[in-house]
Amino acid sequence: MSLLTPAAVGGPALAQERRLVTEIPGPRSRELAERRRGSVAGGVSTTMPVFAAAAGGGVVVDVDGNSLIDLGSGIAVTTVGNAAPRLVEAVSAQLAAFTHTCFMVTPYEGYVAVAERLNALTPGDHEKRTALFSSGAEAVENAIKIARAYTRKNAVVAFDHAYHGRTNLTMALTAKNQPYKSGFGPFAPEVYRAPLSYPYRDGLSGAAAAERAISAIEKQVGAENLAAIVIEPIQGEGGFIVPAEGFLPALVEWARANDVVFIADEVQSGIARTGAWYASDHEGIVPDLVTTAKGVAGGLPLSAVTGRAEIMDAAHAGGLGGTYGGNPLACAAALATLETIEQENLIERATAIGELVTGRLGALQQRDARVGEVRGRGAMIALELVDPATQEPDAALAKAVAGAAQSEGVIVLTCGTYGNVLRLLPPLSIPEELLAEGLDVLDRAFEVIK
Ligand code: PLZ
Repeated sequence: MSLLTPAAVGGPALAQERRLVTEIPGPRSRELAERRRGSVAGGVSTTMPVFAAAAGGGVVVDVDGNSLIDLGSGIAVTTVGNAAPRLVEAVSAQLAAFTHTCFMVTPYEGYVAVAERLNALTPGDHEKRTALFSSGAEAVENAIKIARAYTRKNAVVAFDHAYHGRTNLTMALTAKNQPYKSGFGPFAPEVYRAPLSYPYRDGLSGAAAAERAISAIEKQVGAENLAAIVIEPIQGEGGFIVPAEGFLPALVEWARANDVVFIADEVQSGIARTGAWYASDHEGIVPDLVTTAKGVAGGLPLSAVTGRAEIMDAAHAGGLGGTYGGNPLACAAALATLETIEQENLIERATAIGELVTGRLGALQQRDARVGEVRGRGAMIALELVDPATQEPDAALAKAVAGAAQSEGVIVLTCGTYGNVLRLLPPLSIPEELLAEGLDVLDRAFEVIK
């Protein structure tokens, strides 16, 4: 894997090193945490106890001067690196020109240019249209509005372990009660759940898992009532679950035969993260609608629904929109992000990162039976941690290892329905040595925690 200089992709010229100059959290972070306790709603929680001051390449520098290795990318957002140079330049120019007009009032070219780019990059070469929004949840909600308008049907199927957001409709689609849903109902009606393909836990082939899901859908919902199936091609929050080969194509085929819109939620898996523009590309599927967010704009809030022109155009004029959807700064950021991915060959780099990480974690699995499975694609790789005797999920171990790595200056996130998955989502701008050092720290955490 070639080393990229942070100047080419990563952002501010920060030393690309792990550097601990205080305990974690340091005194300034502790002071800010105290202010936060008195000012920020308690329902908003945080993985790391440190406050950020700067970030770029593969590091986040905190307010005490500690430099942390970033293996989280702000939950899969800063794919091109934090404050990536092209992005800073493009957004700064846009900032000086105009910050907002509202695309629904006086449109601007950036929005159209992003739509053109996403129409070209999403799977399939059919005629497409795009609508822009601000958050991933909003994109998913709009995809469902569009599917309902097109099919004139109501029901929606989501899957076990799914995560689609925190708004009312997307909470209904999201599977996990804690922390996402508990106490926040009632939820949107006409949402049904089907069993996923989870090879490590169900041992089913893709075909068998698809048959099980389709049978449940036909018996419990009925294609005649079903507007859409929404699924993450690789589940994110649910545990980086890669379905067995053939599962997704079988669902797409069934949906197409039954006038059901197939929506791929690629909010986390899209935009170069998995070593392809979209995770759907690995499966050879062409979704009817695709949702994009997170990595598309390097941290500025932008999301999109892209899909078949006849489906996208089914919503009446004025039926889609929002004050900030496709904000000009976010569009400038997206265009710069997509250019960076192409110019710096970041799709290939995601694949190379995947090989390096999978190799290292595979070796760890050989040594440590608590690593039940290493899975994922490209720079979206996870470890499922279990009791070696029973394969029961070990959430306490995931929490302990992540906590130990964090105290040693490495940002590692957990996920999974059972909370027992460690996930790695490094920025694609991370220098190779730094990534390797982050993995060394993780290795040591497994040695220390017995
Ligand atoms: N769809 C597949 O991964 C966001 C959530 C973090 P928003 N995932 C991170 C948290 O705890 O809130 C996500 C996703 C998939 C939709 C979303 C929602 O995207 O931009 O957070 O609304």
